[in-house]
Amino acid sequence: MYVLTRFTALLLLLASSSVWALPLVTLYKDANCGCCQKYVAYLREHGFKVEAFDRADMGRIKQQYGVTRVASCHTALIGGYVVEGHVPVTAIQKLLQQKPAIAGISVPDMPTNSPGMGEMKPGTLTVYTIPAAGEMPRVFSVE
Ligand SMILES: [Cu+2]
Repeated sequence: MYVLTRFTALLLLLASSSVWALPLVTLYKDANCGCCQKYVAYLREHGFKVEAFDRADMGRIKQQYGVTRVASCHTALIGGYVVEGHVPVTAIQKLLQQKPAIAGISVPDMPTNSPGMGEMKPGTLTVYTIPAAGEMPRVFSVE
């Protein structure tokens, strides 16, 4: 009985999302970026712990993380990947589960159908890979 109870408790623990620890998100943004702040809120609503830093040198950040050709407003670091712009959590989950050999993923610019920008319409938002030097961005997923 004791063993069974412990087992049940373990199952309950595993079923609660907090046990599947999502990686900490480090996010760089401009202090005056409203949609960046909305995106931070969106990530937190979906269980991510986000440390957001206001930076005045976002251009340098884009260069540092190789996202100048697929740049958006904010730049985030999640589980060893760069996640640029208003990327839906569904794509972030695919990235973290599939662990592809890429630098990261991006939703370039600020599309109005992306989280933190406006209303998402499933199947309409293209997420791109962050290209290595000399390569073109590829489609990572459509969310
Ligand atoms: Cu934005």
